[in-house]
Amino acid sequence: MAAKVPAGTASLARTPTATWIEEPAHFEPTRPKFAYRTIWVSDTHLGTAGCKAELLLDFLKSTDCETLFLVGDIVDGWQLRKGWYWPPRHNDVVRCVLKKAKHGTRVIYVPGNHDEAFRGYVGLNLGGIELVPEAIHTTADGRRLLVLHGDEFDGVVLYARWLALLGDNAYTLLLQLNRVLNWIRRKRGLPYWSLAAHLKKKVKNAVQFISSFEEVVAHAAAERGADGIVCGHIHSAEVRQIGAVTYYNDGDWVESCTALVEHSNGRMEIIDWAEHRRAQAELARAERKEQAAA
Ligand SMILES: [Mn+2]
Repeated sequence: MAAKVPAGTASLARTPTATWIEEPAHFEPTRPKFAYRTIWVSDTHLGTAGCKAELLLDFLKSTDCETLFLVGDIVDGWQLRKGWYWPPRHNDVVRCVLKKAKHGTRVIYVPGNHDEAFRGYVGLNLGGIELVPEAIHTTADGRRLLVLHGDEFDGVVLYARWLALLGDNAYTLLLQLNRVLNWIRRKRGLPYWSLAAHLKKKVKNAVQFISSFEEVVAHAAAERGADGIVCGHIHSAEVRQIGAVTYYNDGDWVESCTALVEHSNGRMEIIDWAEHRRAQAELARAERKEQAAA
């Protein structure tokens, strides 16, 4: 397939820099696509109002990969038990993933704690999606990465105050506030911005918890002889070298809308899709201004 690099995208911080590929027949025409070797997404929490299904669907449709890892908390069974919430957009996400599986993408699903019901089905293949308790992924440059959700370490991490919040009403309230704020932003023509992700960076306790979690997880990966670990769970995207192990967290789709990707040469990158769309909106605004001035 003839590939060309899109002009102007490489300069944007944390936005995709992948090879541009031609549109495969099974996707909507005219939608440009970024191609990766591997994509990891987790903590999409489908079945909750906090899920940014619109941006997630946009990301899935704008990208293509050989292997797609779903790293847990994809469907939120805890919230669904409290009350059924399943808008059409959430169906679209599921349908899009199934379509990818059908058209040659290897889809591997590692369940998390919010979708632990699926843990009873590991070893099975559901609609082309392989359910596994954890996985070892070998990168194009030969590194072995352990892939798991991360709640396995909840009992080990001492500064678990922030984590306790994750399943808590305070967190739900924060996401609600985030939704109201972004509703107002949208009305004013402003793109999505995560209040929750912003606050988490500011709160010292959360920062301390996140770094202890990362160290515990990296230590476990080292003991298992892996070169790196990919997880989710704490809703905080990160690439960090901890001793001999590279720690990767693909983030989430209720706060920051991030994914982890592997390029064809094994280079890894966090894609902040909300930021990518924000940057695009800014560019479009600047262009309009320029045109108006001309
Ligand atoms: Mn989780």
